[in-house]
Amino acid sequence: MRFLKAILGGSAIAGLSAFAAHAQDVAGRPSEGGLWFQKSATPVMEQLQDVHNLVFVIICGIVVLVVALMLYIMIRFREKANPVPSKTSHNTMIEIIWTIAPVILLLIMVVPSMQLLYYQDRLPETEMTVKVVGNTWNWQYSYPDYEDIDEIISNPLDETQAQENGVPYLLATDAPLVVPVGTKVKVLVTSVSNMHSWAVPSFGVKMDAVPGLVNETWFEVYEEGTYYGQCSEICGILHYKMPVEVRAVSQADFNQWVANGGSFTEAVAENTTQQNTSGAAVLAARD
Ligand SMILES: [Cu+2]
Repeated sequence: MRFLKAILGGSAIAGLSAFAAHAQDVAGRPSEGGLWFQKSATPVMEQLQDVHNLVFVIICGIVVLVVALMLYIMIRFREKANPVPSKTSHNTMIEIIWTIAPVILLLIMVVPSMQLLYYQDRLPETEMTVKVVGNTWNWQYSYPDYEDIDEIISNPLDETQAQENGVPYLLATDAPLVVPVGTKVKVLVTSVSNMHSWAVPSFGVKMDAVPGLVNETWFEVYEEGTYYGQCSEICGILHYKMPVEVRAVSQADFNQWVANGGSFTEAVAENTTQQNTSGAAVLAARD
């Protein structure tokens, strides 16, 4: 018993301190050993975390209540203390309580859940559109609003390139999706091959890419930065090599990028589909 207590006490303390130490505070990427969500970067993710926190508190309360009731019953009504068992089979008041209380709890959870579901589903007043196509095995981005921007094929940097540039391997790509901050971006997601899912955790976005079907979602990034995600539908042998990289820049930088035909430098970069160039060259090209 003492041994069990030590293990439970020890792991609870270890768990709590690990949790405190590993709350994720860097936006856009997972932190080493991190728990909980990535820091939110969009209004959808902010609301998603609020709903999660509400539900989390409720389910923790339910767990504590049920465990306490079970312990009480196990001790109070154990065989030794009750040589003659009670023959009680009904208690109307208790039945009313255990019917109505869960209904109220479900209503408290369902209202914000449905509001969020509709909020993240689609937004009529989006300001620009990007199209995301899942290929076997990379992501392809296009900008229907900007004719001069060629389609972007986004492949992951290999391990050496990632190390050389201090960017996360299997998250960083040779050509990110570029969007302006503070803009409501409509995202059309589809696939030409098998099913994929375009997901960016800090955006609260995870949208299935299905051949023959165009799914719609949206996001609005608050701050400039690089945000990572991954294909989140097991799609086959190179599923792990379909990272998502979104680079959010100021509106002025975005306009410049559009004016340069999809490049941050004056010279229009080669479309960065080739994988064999060195990491520095690849990063220079995409900047
Ligand atoms: Cu995929």
